[in-house]
Amino acid sequence: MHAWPASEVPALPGKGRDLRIHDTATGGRVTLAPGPVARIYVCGITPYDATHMGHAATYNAFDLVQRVWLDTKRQVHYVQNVTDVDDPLLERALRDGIDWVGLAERETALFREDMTALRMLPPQHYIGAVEAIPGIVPLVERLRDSGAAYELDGDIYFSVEADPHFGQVSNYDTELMRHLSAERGGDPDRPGKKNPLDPMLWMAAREGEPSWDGGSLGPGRPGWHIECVAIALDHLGMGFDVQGGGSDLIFPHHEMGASHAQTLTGEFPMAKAYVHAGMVALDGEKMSKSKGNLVFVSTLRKEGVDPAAIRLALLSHHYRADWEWTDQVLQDAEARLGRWRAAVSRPDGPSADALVEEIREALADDLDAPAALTAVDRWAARQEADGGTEESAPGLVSRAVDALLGVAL
Ligand code: 5CA
Ligand code: ZN
Repeated sequence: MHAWPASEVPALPGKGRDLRIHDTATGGRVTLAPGPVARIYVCGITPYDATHMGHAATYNAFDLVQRVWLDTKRQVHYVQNVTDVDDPLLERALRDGIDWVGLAERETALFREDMTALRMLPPQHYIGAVEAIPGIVPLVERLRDSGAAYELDGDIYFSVEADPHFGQVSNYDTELMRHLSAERGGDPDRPGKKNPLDPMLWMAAREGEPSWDGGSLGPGRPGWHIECVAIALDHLGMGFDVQGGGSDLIFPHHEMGASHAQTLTGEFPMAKAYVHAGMVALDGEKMSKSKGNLVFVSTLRKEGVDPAAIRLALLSHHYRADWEWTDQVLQDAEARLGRWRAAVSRPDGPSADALVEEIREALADDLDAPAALTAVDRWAARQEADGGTEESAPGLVSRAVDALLGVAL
């Protein structure tokens, strides 16, 4: 699949700092010091009801990760999937009486437009589940042939007991795992499973549903977790720097994905940091497709809201926090954007060298975007109060805000 066009990232004087980021697996900070090429996998959308503010907030967090790395003069190898076949997508298409392929294409196109408008850097590899199937089948066969997977009425399940490190991404107890598995696409109550938590790797063809050639697995379609693992291993290999997504992916998705990859390769861990963004809510409840309490990026854009203001609204919350989308959040962001634009359009201002370092430090410190925004606010307020004499300062602020925060002033 093609991704979306990249906005230019201006180069800044000096050099950025290595990212210290919270890792879900260890529960602490890790300092990521990749080689010349940093590797990141971010779980993509299931293409319906795209792009809501929750999606946008999560992709904003991982866009910042890349901007920090680019500022350290590293290249970034970024991979993202599109879950363009899965139960919830098929259910939505059925509900609306539309073709699931058309639904996925339409929503993926909308997502690309929204990502472009928000200046999110595109992945180098943007891969659909359907196009990944030829790579998924041999992985499932390998897991089955090595005894790490088993068949149940034609479906193939992964045995969580095959991975000695199972449980070390989420660190959740069994009861919570079972509860979340039932809530998030698993089937813990299906009779005949070795362990109720075992996730499906390959689902045998069902009447009226799409299916593909699965070689020795028979016709069917892939499970959700193996989809991301096949794509990540194909394009990044083991031991990549960041596995990213929202906190609702910690279990089962990222737990199971890590176990699949670790069992397939015998290597540990799959990723150096498992990074999770908080959940955005609306009217007191997590914004979700199932509840339908959604605010869409495209709706705001159509209403004439500047994408830079949407981006500033996202940036005004720490990525790990759960927060609530309100009209006030957007109004505050629009007001801030206005102040910043006014500031950088003046002919001079106070030196911005220290500000660039403050933004760098804030982002390197577990992506503390709110602190970075406050630093820019302070510079703009000083300029308004005392003026300043540096002619290069407004331009430097504008470039730094663009390069590090993805906001075009
Ligand atoms: N296709 C899978 C991942 S492989 C999936 O979870 N798709 S999704 O469309 O449901 O979500 C896409 C991304 O947005 C995920 O990282 C998910 O954690 C995140 N996300 C979904 N809802 C919210 C929300 N309310 N707040 C923050 N992030 C969210
Ligand atoms: Zn995923």
